[in-house]
Amino acid sequence: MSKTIKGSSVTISLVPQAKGGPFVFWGDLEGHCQKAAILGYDAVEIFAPSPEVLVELQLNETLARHKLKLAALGTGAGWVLHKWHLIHPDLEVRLKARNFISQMIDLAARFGAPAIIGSLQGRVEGSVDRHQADIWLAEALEPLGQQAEKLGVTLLLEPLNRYESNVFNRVGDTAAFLRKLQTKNIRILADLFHMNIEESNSALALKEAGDLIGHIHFVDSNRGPVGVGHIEIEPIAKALSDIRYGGYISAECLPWPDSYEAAKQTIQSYRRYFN
Ligand code: LER
Ligand code: MN
Repeated sequence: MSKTIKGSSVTISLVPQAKGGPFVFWGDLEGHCQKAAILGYDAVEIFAPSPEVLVELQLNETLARHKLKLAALGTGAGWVLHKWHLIHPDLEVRLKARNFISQMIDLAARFGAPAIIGSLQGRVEGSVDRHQADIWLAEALEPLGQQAEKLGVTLLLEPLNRYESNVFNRVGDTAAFLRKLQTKNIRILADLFHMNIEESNSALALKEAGDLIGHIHFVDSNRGPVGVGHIEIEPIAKALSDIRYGGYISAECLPWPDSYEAAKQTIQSYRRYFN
């Protein structure tokens, strides 16, 4: 195993409205933390409707009961449930998106975990052009990056494939944007499914981004669990070892043929390539 990797993680969505999305387990936090622990996962990554729901579910006690860490908290529910995003023409909506992320950072920090910005990056459309979008993104990401830094955690920005966003699609462009910011506390979430669509060479993209890579979504080319598609994982695993990647390998994939089997397939692939 690459000496620096933090461990394995599996996603749990607590947002039924995200149905059809790339999450391994759905609902029942307690039951799915138990299954993740039994399968040998080190951590879980949670996609929640709000920070309050996780407090009500006593996330702390649940993770402790199953000796699991929190790998990351997603913020995409801000988009799925409310259609908020960071480059919306209406300032009110941009501020709601920013506040949602800020609250998720506060909660994630209690577990030493990063918060993820994926869908809340929005889409450049209508009256908003790329130049204006970049200004609004920086306006949001600078304070959010600083807030996360004060709390001792990093913020993760996830490039998405072109069919989901036209803001950040590739690791290299995202790295270039982040390098221009004052805050140095935002890193990249590299999702292998998006990279398989957008990158000419995923392993090379990871190597070029180097220590900006802060989290990995471990998933195959068809968005199924690793092993059911055609992504060559070896070169990616080698690139992560070369850059001394120190985050989690987190399964964010479709529950094929069902959640349990997808989780089992993933932990077997994780052990094959990272143990
Ligand atoms: C979130 O991690 C992601 O990959 C998005 O495609 C979810 O829709
Ligand atoms: Mn992802």
